[in-house]
Formats: sequence, C-alpha cells, structure tokens
Amino acid sequence: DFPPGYEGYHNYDETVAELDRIAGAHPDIAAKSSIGKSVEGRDIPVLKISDNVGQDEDEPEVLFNCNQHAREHLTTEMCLRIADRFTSGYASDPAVKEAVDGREIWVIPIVNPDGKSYDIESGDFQGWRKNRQDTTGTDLNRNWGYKWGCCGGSSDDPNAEDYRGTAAWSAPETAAMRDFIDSRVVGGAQQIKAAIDFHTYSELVLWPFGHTSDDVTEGMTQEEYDRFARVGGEMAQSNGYTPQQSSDLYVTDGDSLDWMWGQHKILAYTFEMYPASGGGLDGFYPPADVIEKETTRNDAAVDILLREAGA
Ligand code: 0X9
Ligand code: CA
Ligand code: CA
Ligand code: ZN
Repeated sequence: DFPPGYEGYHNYDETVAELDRIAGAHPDIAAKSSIGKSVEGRDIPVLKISDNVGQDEDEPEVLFNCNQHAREHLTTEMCLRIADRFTSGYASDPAVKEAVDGREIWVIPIVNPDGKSYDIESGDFQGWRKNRQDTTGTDLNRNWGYKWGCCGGSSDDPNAEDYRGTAAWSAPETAAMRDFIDSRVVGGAQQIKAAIDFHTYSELVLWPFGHTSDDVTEGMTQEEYDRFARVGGEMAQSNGYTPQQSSDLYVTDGDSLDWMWGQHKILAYTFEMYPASGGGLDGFYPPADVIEKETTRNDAAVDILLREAGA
C-alpha cells in the first residue's frame, strides 16, 4: 500500500469505497457504474453526476478521467476532488448547483487500476507507468486508435515506457474507454463536449494534436485550433500552468487527446499536474500534504471547461 507520508492518497479499494460513499450520500445526483474491466479483472469505475442522474437528459456531457499512467497517483485525487466538490457542494454552492443541473459530468478516477495497484503493493513505489498486460505492460496513452503508431511518437519495443501495444485498443483499459465514449453518441451526436485527461507532472495545459507539430492539419481547422488555444490559455491563467499544444512538449501518437478530438470532436485537454519540474521519478510522488492545494488549484479550470462545454 502507500508508504508512510502518503496515507492521504486513495488506493484502488479506497477509491471505489469513496465513490460508493458519494453515490450513497447523494443518490439524486450521483451514480456509480463500471465501464469495463482491466487486464487483471478489476472494474474501472465511473461516477455520473447530474440532476435526475438516473435519466439520460439532453445536457452537455463532460468527462474527467485520471490515472491512465499508474504512478500518477495525484490525478486520482484530482478526480475524487471533482466528485466530492460537485456533490457535497450541491445544496450550498450556487455555481456547483448550476453546473450539476446543466451538465452531465462523468468522472473516471482510475483508468489503470492494475498499474496503480502494482505501483504501491510492495510498500515501495515502483515507478510504474504502463498497464499490467503481458509482463512488460502497454502504455495506455499510446494505445488509442487515432493514427495509432503513425508518427514516431510511440515505441514497438515491449520494454519501452511508451510501448504502444500490439494493435490499437489491444489494452482492455483503452478499449473500455473507447466503448464508453462511443456509447455517448446519441442520435448520431457525441454528447461529451469537453474532457480533461489528468496526468502528472510538469504543470501544463495541453491540447491536440500530439501526432503532428502542425497546428492546422487533417481534422483541425485554424478556427478549431484557436478555440483550443483560447480556452487552454484561459484555464492556464486560472491555475498557473503553461499552455501549449501537446506536440510542443513532444510528439506522441495514440494518445487519448488525439482520438477524443480526431474521432469525436471533443474539446479535450491533457493537464500535467504538480510539480512543475524536478526530481525525475520523485516528481510522481509528492507527499500527501500537497493534495488539497494541488487539486483545488484546478477548480476554476474545471469550471471553465464545464462552461465551455455549453458553448
Ligand atoms: O507522455 C504522455 O503520455 C503524457 N505525459 S506523461 O508525463 N504524463 O506521461 C503527455 C501526453 C500528451 N501528448 C503529447 N505530449 N503529445
Ligand atoms: Ca441532468
Ligand atoms: Ca445526456
Ligand atoms: Zn501520464
């Protein structure tokens, strides 16, 4: 489990229990289900938050997903912060009520439950990034199916940290994400309008594409790019992160952003959370006493994205 000094983090079972607690305490606005199973058979839980949560209403939908990369534990806390804020604040905070009433919010705190569990199970952090498929693991954020493996932004070496897998969607965790997002196409229209995929670290707000350093290309007009940059810049103003196109960091292919935008035209961002720099592997393991500050830091950015989903 998490070592001393990290007890404030939630492991897989604690995260599931927290989602159950939230859904139990707020049954009118929160409901938990599963989008599918990991390699080792763990459910990948999702919490829906909205008024009339049992109905599929005609409201813009917004997705927040966390912990694709095993060692990026602070991101799970970010998703739990979102789940808690938009439920516990419903009765008292008018801005929260407006968002919950006007949107359908999907929160997936742990996309990679096996990798997360492996990273902490010995009591010492393993620095693990990938899932737990076929001993070497697959980098989930190189396994999505938009221009998978196209552009030198991933590896075909199973031992590499950015191993893309044997085929697009070869990882059950990405396939579950795909099936869930595809399932939000209703009457021919994708209901999810905006999304954030939380990672650590570097304090960045990133937008598509990752597979090319061109701003305007197949699937991205200048107008679309300008909207990404405008909203990304506004979110970065609010949290002090640096805004940039994801390929300005480095080129990737098969990441979540490229597919969410390329396939579904979801206004999709990657946030790289705290810390800004330094420490190599240590940067993935800040002590639990930063959780509150570094998750609340993104409250305003989350609110901006929820607003923009209705634009
Ligand atoms: O490499 C990744 O998957 C992400 N960074 S991390 O350190 N969390 O692994 C960044 C993905 C964003 N896409 C691009 N930079 N192209
Ligand atoms: Ca609703
Ligand atoms: Ca809906
Ligand atoms: Zn990551």
